[in-house]
Amino acid sequence: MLGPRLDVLYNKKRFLDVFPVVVEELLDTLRAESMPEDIVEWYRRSLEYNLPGGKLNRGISVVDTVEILRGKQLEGEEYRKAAILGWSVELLQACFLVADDIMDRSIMRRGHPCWYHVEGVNNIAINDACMLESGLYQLLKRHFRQESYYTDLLELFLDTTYKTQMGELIDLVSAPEDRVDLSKFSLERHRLTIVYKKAYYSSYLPVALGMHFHGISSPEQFTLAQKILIPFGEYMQVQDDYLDCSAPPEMLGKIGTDIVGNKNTWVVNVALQHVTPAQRKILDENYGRKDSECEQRVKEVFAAVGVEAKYRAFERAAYEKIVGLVETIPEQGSELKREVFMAFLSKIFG
Ligand code: GPP
Ligand code: MG
Ligand code: MG
Ligand code: MG
Repeated sequence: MLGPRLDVLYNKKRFLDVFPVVVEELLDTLRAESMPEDIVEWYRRSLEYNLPGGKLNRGISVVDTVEILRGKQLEGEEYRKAAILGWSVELLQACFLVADDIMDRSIMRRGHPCWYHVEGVNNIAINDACMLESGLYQLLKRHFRQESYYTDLLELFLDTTYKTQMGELIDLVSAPEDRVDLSKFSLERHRLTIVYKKAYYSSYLPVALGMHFHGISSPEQFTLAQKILIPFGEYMQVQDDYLDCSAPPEMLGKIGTDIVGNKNTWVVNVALQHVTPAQRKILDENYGRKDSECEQRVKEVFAAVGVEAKYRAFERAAYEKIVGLVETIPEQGSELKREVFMAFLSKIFG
């Protein structure tokens, strides 16, 4: 038995060990169509640049879910198959991040230039994002076509993608580049945005995939998982919003764009609830402007209204709420296990 920290490292290492298999299988799909070698190499570079550099929490959570439900570690071919399902989520995530960075005009991702910012890539990144997504269906076809739950997997990926795109649409439409109107922001609209753009694909999808892999089929179990995981996914995006304007790029691996990008974030909404009229004027005049001095003034207002303490309080309350939901799962005799959720929570909170 390894300690918790070594467990995390071991789980990441064995997951990464499957990555070269994923790359070769995807490149084989191009070779099977007699694509020229430079095209195969372009896809390789996109996969290697955009897939493995993050924390891989979503992909690893697919495997963790299966292992917790089985009550044992997966070995050999079975591990590899579960890991490939995990890499399918990472392909979807990579597609979303490549596209999101273009739309958010971001510069850095995971400590490196965003893919569209890499010399020679530019708008080809749009097609690369599409191919990262399409690749996941090639993996599913190859490894899961014979399974009784193949259609469930396809539907789950397709529906989740559609929901995420709806969320991204609200996010973008709420942030016009030429018109800042903070009175249009609200926590209700923010909640809708983050449930759709983040929660379904980041927290529900990995666990639901693991449940299918394990053989759970009853709709009630999926509804129960969703009841816990949507609030958890909401928390994930509030954390993302908070870190965007407060954490240093060295820690974050990305440079926040929410303030200059006029985004309807948790932070600006909380600030708007607590500002004095003078502070509100500063926000009106400086939010959403492509100017680092304006951005700095906004950050000063965020600090003055005590956003950090409010975030810490939100985080504590979110944790307690989610643990309360997890505890609605019976300790004995349930197909789902509390530990599935607690294992995921421990990766994200704090
Ligand atoms: C996170 O938003 C949301 C996504 C990555 C989903 C994108 C969906 C698409 C359909 C493209 P964010 O902009 O706050 O993320 P980050 O801070 O990582 O840029
Ligand atoms: Mg973004
Ligand atoms: Mg975005
Ligand atoms: Mg963000």
